[in-house]
Amino acid sequence: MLNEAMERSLSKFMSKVLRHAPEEFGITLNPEDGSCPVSVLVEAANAQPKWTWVKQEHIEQVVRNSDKQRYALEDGRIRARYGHSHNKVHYAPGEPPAVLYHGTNQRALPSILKEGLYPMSRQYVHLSEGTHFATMAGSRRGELVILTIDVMRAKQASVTFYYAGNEVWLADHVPAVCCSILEMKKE
Ligand code: HQG
Repeated sequence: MLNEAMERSLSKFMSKVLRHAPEEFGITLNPEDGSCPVSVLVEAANAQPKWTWVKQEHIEQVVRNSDKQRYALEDGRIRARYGHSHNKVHYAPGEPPAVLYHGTNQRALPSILKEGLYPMSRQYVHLSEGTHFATMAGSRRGELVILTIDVMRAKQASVTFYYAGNEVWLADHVPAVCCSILEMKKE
């Protein structure tokens, strides 16, 4: 068993490989879903001085305990479910609920209200069905702002939504007219 700190650290390593820089570890991810065999991820970990002892069971523990269900492990393959900066993973378009949420911060707000939501350094804008995920995302960079996204209005503006599972939705861009402020909190 990994302790909590080790689990978090291994999860960061897995994110680096599966979301951001697989080529740094000599890995090519499946271009469709961004997956690779778990055994390949274990080998890549073992090539790092910090992770020489990692076994598949440790990876499985991280997948199981991830608070935001960052990873999916199926048929011996593992992938990050969302958050990619490296490759544009394909998702099936889906039908979200009428309202979605996006967590951001005070500093980003003026520009978002002017030009809408852009993926910035990732491949997609990240949205959620509930405010819990949005709160976790938005709280990372200062004063939290939660935006509500009017899905009907976005669809009228030709926005396609993709489902990443676990209440997380993705989009290429969300126009400003679809975004309104739900809640602002001082930290
Ligand atoms: C902001 C993490 C200015 C956007 C999180 C966000 C989430 C703009 C930042 C997941 C903008 C991008 C994704 C615009 C968007 N002008 N700022 N036009 N459009 N932004 O990290 O959604 O823990 O790439 O509001 O918790 O924060 O790593 O995206 O603040 O779940 O699994 O630009 O990644 O999950 O930041 O986070 P990010 P995000 P993990």
